Amino acid sequence: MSKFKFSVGPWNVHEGADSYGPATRKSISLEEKFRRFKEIGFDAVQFHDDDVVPNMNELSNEEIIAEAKKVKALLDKYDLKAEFVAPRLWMDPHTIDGGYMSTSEEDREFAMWRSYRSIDIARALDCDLIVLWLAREGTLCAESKSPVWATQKLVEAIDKMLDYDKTIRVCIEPKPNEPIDRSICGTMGHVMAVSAATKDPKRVGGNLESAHAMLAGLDPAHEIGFAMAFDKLFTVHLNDQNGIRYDQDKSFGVENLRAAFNQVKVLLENGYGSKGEYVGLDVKAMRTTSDADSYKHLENSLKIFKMLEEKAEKFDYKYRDECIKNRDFEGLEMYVIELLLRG
Ligand code: GLO
Ligand code: MG
Repeated sequence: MSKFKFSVGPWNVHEGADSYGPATRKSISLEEKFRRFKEIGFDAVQFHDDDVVPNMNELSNEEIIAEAKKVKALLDKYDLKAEFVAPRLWMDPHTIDGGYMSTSEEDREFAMWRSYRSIDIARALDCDLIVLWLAREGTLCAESKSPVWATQKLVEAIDKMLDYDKTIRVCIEPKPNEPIDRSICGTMGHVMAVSAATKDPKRVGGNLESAHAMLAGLDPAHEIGFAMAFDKLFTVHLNDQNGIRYDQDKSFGVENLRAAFNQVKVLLENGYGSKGEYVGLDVKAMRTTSDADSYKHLENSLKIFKMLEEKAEKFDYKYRDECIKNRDFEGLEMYVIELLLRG
C-alpha cells in the first residue's frame, strides 16, 4: 500500500498533436477521463482554469462560478478531489508576450483577471491552491524586457492574488525555458526568493517538476529537498526527461531510474503528503500511442512510483551510516544499484 495520494491533469490524456504534426488519437470527454483516473488509482485532478470552464473569456464572473460548480459535481460523482487550478496564460492572444510581466498594460490586466477567476474556480471546486506555470514569463528577445522590472511585476501579481483571497495558496512551477527563451523564475531557488519577497511567504511555495529541473541541469530530488527544507513544497509534477532538449514529460522513471528513486526517497523521508499534498504526475503519452493505450503512460508512471516506494521503504539506513563512517561511498553506491536491480 502506498503512503501517498496521487493526482493528474486532464491534459495528460491528449490527442497527440505536436508542433510538427496533427492529432493521432481521438479526444476523450472530461467525465470519461475522471472515470478512468479513479479506476487507475488517482485521488485528485489538477486543472487549468479553462479545463474547468472552457469558454471562460466569454462568461461573466457569476457564470464562471456556476460552470465550475458543475465540474465539482462531476468530481464528486467519481469521488475525486480538485488539487489545484492554474490560469492558462499562454494560449490567449492577450498573453503573446506573457501575462504578469507582459509589456502591454492591458494584457497584464487580463492576466490578473484570469488569476482572480482561477481563484473563484478553485473555491467552487473546494480547493485552495493556484499553480503558476509561468510559460511565457520571460523574454524571447533579451533586450525587450528588464529582468528587474519583470521580477518585481511577478511579486506584485502574486501579492494581488494573496489579497484577493486571504487563504488561497500560490504555487510557482519553475521552468528555465520553453516556450520562452529566458524565463524569469527558472528554478526552485528562484521560487524561494520570490516567495520571500511576497506579503505572505507562508502562502507562496513551489511545484517541482522533474523534467524542468533536469532542463535547468539540476537534480530533481535536490530541488524537492531544497523546497522541503523551507516547508514550501506544495506539490510535485513527477515525470522524466532525456537530457537537456525539448521538454519531454516522459513517464516517471523510464529514463533516469536512480534519479527517480531519489525523488521518491526524499519525499518519503520527509513526510511529504502529511499536510494533504498529492504526488502529481505531469506525463505525456507518445505520439505513436494508440487510442486503446491513451492511459498507459499514467498507469506505468504510478506503477513505477509505487515500485520505487517499496525500494525506498527497504533502504537500509544502518548500512548507509556504516558506509558514511567508513567513507565507503563506493559501497553505498553499489548498495543502491543492487537494491534497484535485485531488490
Ligand atoms: C509545462 C508544464 C505544464 C504545467 C501545467 C499546469 O511544461 O509542465 O504541463 O504543469 O500547465 O500549470
Ligand atoms: Mg508541469
